[in-house]
Amino acid sequence: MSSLPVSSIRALADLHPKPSNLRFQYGTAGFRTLGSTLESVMFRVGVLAGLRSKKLDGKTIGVMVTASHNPEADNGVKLVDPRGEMLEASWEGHATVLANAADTDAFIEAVENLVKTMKIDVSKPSRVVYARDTRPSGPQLIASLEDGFQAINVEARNAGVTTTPILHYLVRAINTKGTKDAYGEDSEEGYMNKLSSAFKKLIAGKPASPPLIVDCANGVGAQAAAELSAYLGETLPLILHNTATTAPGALNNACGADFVKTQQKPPPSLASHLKPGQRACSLDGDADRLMYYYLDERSQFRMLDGDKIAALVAAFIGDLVKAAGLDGQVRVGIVQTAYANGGSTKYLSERLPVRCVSTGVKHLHHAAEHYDIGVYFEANGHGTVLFSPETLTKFAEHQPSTPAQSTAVNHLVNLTQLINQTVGDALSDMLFVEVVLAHKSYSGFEWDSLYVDLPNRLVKVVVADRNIFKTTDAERRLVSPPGLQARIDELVGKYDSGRAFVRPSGTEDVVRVYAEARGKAQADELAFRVAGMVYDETGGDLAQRPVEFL
Ligand code: G16
Repeated sequence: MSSLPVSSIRALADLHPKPSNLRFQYGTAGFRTLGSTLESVMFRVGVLAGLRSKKLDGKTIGVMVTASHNPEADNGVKLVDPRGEMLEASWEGHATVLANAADTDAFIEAVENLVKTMKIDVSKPSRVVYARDTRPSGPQLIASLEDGFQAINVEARNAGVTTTPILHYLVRAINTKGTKDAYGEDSEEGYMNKLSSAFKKLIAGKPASPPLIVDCANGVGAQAAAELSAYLGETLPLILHNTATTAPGALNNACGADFVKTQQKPPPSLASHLKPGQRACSLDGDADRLMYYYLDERSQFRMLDGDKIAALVAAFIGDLVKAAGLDGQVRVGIVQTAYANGGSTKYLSERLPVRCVSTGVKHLHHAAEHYDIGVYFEANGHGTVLFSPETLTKFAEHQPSTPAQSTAVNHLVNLTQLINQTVGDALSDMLFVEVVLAHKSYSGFEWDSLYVDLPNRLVKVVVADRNIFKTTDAERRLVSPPGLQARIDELVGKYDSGRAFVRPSGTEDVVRVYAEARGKAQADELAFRVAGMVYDETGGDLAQRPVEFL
């Protein structure tokens, strides 16, 4: 049996020393921090991805270099498992250990330990497909990642500059190629073809859609949206904005899904383009989140976030299941997080089973897999719909007894092609929303009227050490620091329809505070007061309390 190529690992690891003063953590969406500090992490992730592939008998693992909605100077890396889902949670710890080994010797020792404890047969082949977003730090970080691949002889396929969801798609397509579960052609064209053909079938016979404005966050989604637009042609005219992928400092700056969600307003760059009634949407920096919005007749901004998307699409799927005659045989369920607006949870739970899980796509994805059709969306616009393998078989074997049933089953089958089953995908979700709007003849107004959002506020607090904040109950309650939750509860009790929670971010060095209440001013006040409690807890100087409202 061959052994680890230690001398090759050593020679290349020496080129990427770990900064001695930094500690890295595989968090909500992989490693994420200032791009300039990440070279050693990238190299080590390259080695880890190779080992993960060997452990899984040479199946292809994905590596995405992106910091998504974060500022342009940040970067990050996340690993994708063979079915296109996020890295198995138990390996996140291994990733963190490898990333923090102090020097080359310690790194080699950590790799040897991992090989031993996980019983990895290093003679197996290892295969990886990797990609990056448009961040300026990307090329250099990719070079470090490639050194990691080289160190342990990974067969690596470069998918270039592309979106996170396309990379996830590629991983699943590569691993299922030639099998009965073949997911699609393993290329970007394969992805575009799959989505656009399903979309065209689903809207056949519907009146032509008015153009949709798409804010591409000046990120990699601009490229993919332009390509998709060419495939869609007149079936869905897209007007792309914020496509300056090479303009320094432009990425996610005053634009993109996170800006819209947290500022609760449209990107200023769209101001002169948004007319009352005009539908628009924003992608984030790696095109895995989607926010819709429109201006009402009084030119007031109306946001259609992940919760509104969940309400729209879950009801549509539920109706199709009934119309297909599969009611009772196929269970549709919803997964949300604590950030879901109380209005949406009330609306959805009156119709379908709803579960709340911790923030992070991996948590939502796994919970959604427990349903026959699992709809999951984070309020921030990250989400998708999963169809279980048994459900796909039911669709294939179902004998419709009326033409209406037959049409409904066909729509469901086409939806399984339209919706990215691997991860939240802004472009796929956008097409799905457009299908539902076309079928229901809804404008933004009718969609928005499904339920009324409770006013809410999201605040970040910069603290000395966010790790002192520990949560339970799907991150809805704090267990540490001691006593803080009781004080929050007491305060929340004073607000009509009040709700608030505190959790440390897994992608930024901040603590997040969410609050909602009957009135806007009350929600703002509650968020601000809880944020103040959080800051005080860390012993800060009140006069310089660095609470930033988003
Ligand atoms: C990532 C995760 C999301 C999460 C978001 C914010 O999104 O994939 O599930 O909601 O970070 O996480 P946190 O509040 O822990 O910072 P993205 O789009 O940045 O990859």
